[in-house]
Amino acid sequence: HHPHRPSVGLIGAPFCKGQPRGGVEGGPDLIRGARLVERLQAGGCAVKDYGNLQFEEFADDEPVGVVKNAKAVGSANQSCRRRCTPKEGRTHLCDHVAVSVLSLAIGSIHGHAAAVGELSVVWVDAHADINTPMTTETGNLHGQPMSFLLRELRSKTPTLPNFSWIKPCVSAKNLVYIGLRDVDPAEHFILKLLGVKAFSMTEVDQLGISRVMEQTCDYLCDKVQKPIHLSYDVDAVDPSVTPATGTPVIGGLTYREGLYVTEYLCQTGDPVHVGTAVDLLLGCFGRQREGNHAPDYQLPLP
Ligand code: 4U7
Ligand code: MN
Ligand code: MN
Ligand code: MN
Repeated sequence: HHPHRPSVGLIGAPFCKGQPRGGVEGGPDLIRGARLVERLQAGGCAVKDYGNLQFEEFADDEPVGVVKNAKAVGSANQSCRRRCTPKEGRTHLCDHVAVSVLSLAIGSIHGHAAAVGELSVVWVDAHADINTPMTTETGNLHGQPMSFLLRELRSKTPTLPNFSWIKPCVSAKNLVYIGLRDVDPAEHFILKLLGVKAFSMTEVDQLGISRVMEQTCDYLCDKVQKPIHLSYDVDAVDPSVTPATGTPVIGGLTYREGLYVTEYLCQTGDPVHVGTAVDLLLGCFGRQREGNHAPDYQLPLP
């Protein structure tokens, strides 16, 4: 059937302190520069650009154990959550929200859950991003967001400065990973302990991406159909296609597999949120590679 063309809210999050490199913070404006808004509108979406979030600076953001920039990351995620949560009296920001983020998954998933209640998360990434502040080897918070979001890990995560607003709002059974190929030993232990569904690149090789997506949706839609929050890290796609990532890992999804994920989820009717580049965003919001049907089009006569 036809993918629907939703209303889309864009929220830019020019933030890079979840990891050690600069450059990330230019992402939202680069994506706008590639005429994302115009292209979504041309495809029939109603788009509202909420602009970029602004973040507080912290002069005294000392490491907590090995964990770096906790105050900045906690506060940035809180701003993101506020912007993603509908204001009183309004039910929805819009049908679908696109947030261009790398380390603000906590805030955007939290905000989305506040708006819709129980949700499923499809996490497309080379990495599981499920280290706790106790297991992290790098101290970078971009490797940890899922540990703060999962109800099952509540007792395993300490409260970092500016993290006290977070309430775990995702259940392990409602989480699916796609594209994993660089998982730390402690993260692997956690995935097995909680029985999290994961399609690593090995399963993508075995099953092919179409069966991976079918099984993902069967698994998540087993009981009641819940809204899906898609968290898409561009490093899931092979670095030969998306070299502009701080954490390239060879052996990733092809461009076609990467797009198939977004097209497929869009057809199910409920996806919603992405931290990634333009073609992937367009795919999330209804663009089909076979072409999109324009109902009012008239073939010009000679
Ligand atoms: B990304 C890592 F140790 N696991 O915790 C960590 F390998 O947002 C990588 O998915 C995290 O790119 C990658 O720092 C975070 C590392
Ligand atoms: Mn990653
Ligand atoms: Mn990252
Ligand atoms: Mn990631």
